[in-house]
Amino acid sequence: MSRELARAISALENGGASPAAARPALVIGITGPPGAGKSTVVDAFLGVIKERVAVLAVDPSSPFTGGALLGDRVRMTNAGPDVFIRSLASRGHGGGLAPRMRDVLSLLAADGYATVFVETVGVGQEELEIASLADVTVVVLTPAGGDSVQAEKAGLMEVADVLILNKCDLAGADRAERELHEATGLPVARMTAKDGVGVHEALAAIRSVSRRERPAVLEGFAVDHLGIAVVSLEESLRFYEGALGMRVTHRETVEHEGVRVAMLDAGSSRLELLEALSGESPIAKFIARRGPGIHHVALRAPNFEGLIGTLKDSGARLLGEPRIGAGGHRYVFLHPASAGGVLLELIAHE
Ligand SMILES: Nc1nc2c(ncn2[C@@H]2O[C@H](COP(=O)(O)OP(=O)(O)OP(=O)(O)O)[C@@H](O)[C@H]2O)c(=O)[nH]1
Ligand SMILES: [Mg+2]
Repeated sequence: MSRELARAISALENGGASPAAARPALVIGITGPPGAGKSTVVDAFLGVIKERVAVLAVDPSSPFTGGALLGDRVRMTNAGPDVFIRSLASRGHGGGLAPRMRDVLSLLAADGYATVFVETVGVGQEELEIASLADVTVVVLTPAGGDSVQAEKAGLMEVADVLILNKCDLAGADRAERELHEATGLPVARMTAKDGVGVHEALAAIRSVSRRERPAVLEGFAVDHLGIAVVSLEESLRFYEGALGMRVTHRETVEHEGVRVAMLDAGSSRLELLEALSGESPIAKFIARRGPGIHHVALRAPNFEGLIGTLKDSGARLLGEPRIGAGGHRYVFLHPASAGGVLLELIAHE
């Protein structure tokens, strides 16, 4: 199973094309100073997580892939045959680590991996980039004095969502826990990873702060219009305008979409009648396939730019990049496969 996946990742590292965007259910970034016990902590989690898990280790020391693979495999005693472990070189490949990591996450998601750990050594810029890809960023520290100072210097405390204080079998754990919590205000989970102590509690802490498990609820959506594909605008208007008595507020020819449209006022929303300009028009093709009828649902959406990014991350199928439409509003269409079977148009709500 994992051999094909490994090959696909290698192809990516050799400059292959990006796969379709997708996201595992939960991506957990694990970082912290060298030797803090990151790999041991991940290994402890592997013993209790039921879904398919992948572990990616970013290895700054090696320009080759697979460099630390063997070492981590050997140390990860809880890694059964179903756990996918892979090292990624952080240097020696163009394009930057974060875009490549995004692609690798897409491959893992497509292969059914629900939880992915990304381990990085907490010494540099790389961690900050990886943190932006993770749903939760965990910084592993120990009661040893220098740890938190080093983590602070590397900017890790700013990207952390949860701290794991590992090696709580060592002296000074109580004090370190108190100081860390006071200094950062972050939840601190105590572990002795090498003995499997505190595993469930730490995992619960991670899950409870996951950004993805508490998605932002946005205010300000509204149905802007319903699009109806018609064979003849004039004939349909005889019904909607003539017989029904609705008011036409706007007529327009949109060359780049291959349509002539008429907008009908429907209170806080509208109906948009669309007629094909030629046989090549998407509307002509739609009618040929399914007959005239409801063609799309258009929503005015708040935080348009942010939303487009979130949708891409979630693997939703956008039909091209946002464009400027009638009235100067930005809009984009989403494939029905992503939107419950309807072609969905999102319009920036200004
Ligand atoms: N005393 C004690 N030692 C631990 C504990 N967890 C891990 N270690 C030890 O700490 C050392 C480093 O552990 P790793 O898990 O390799 O640490 P790491 O942060 O992944 O290290 P790098 O990937 O090299 O940065 C090993 O010798 C572990 O056995 C713990 O809970 N208590
Ligand atoms: Mg490690």
